[in-house]
Amino acid sequence: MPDGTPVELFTLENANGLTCRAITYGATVTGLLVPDRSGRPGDVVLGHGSLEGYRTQGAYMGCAVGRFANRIARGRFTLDGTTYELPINDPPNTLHGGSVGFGKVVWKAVASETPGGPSVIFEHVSPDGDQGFPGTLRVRMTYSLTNANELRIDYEAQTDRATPVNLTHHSYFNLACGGDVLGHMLQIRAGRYTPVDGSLIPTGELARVAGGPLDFTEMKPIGRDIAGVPGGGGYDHNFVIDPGGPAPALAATLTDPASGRTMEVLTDEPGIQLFTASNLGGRAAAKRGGTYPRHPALCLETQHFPNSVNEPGFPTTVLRPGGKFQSTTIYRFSAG
Ligand code: FUC
Repeated sequence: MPDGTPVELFTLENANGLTCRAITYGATVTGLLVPDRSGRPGDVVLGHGSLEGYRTQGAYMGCAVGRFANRIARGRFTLDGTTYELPINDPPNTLHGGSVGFGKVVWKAVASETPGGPSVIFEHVSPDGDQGFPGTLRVRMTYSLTNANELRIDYEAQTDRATPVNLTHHSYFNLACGGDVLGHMLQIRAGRYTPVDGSLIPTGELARVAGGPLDFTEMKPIGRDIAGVPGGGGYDHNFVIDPGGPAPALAATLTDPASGRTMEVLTDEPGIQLFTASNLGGRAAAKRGGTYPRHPALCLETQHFPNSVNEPGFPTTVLRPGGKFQSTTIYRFSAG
């Protein structure tokens, strides 16, 4: 880091030839090698070519997101009678925890070996008042690459004052390891989504996907209805995962017919943001060379709903002293 703080890289390898690389800057996944149907490994996540790229380019590539994933309307919320002001880093709102969120700090990390596979345990203490949020928040994220071919992220947080918490992971996936993702097949187990206003803040309604472009209840190619998505920039929507199933339950299935790779996303979070990377088209594709096409990847960000802290009808994100935030998301890979 510019101030001399070292950044460490951990490499996790499971018993079946999967490899995950993660760095302490932002608890960021910088590489995820997964075999295709013929057993050939390929890197299924986008990334920068150097630490400098991760530090200076604002795409949240592969990083941890907190304290509050997605948007908080106008950078403001009121909790227990006190109003808190946050940085407006995505005008007019706060995005992904503010200007220096969890993806832009150096975490502490230790490697750990479990019977299920190798892990790296990332820890970070966010001080009282960090980015305007109340309370000292102690966060732990354990990344495991299991021998069941899962990248499993276990999130934990504790606070000494009531504060909103919403944590996610921001890998940009491309199961073909190149090109765009319009031919990837996607299913999302969600009959509803949270419609948004012009600045991407939910209206509070849980609307039915009902056969429109947002209907992923049956497998369909991502490109099939993308031109009809309101706004014209592709998908950037929070889906309300259907209830049911033991937690963490299946939320989404992504398949690349060409390579045969499939990724299932399981979570105990109530929502999942589908984002088709409209921010990257034409930008330099550091890890791959050249420039990114439109929709070069997609994010499936498991989360509580955007702006929950200002929306009493949404599941609560408030963590209180004595309580413990715990959540698990699993990205499970297979090929066939
Ligand atoms: C996703 C999107 C946002 C933003 C960010 C970089 O989380 O929901 O709109 O563009 O990525």
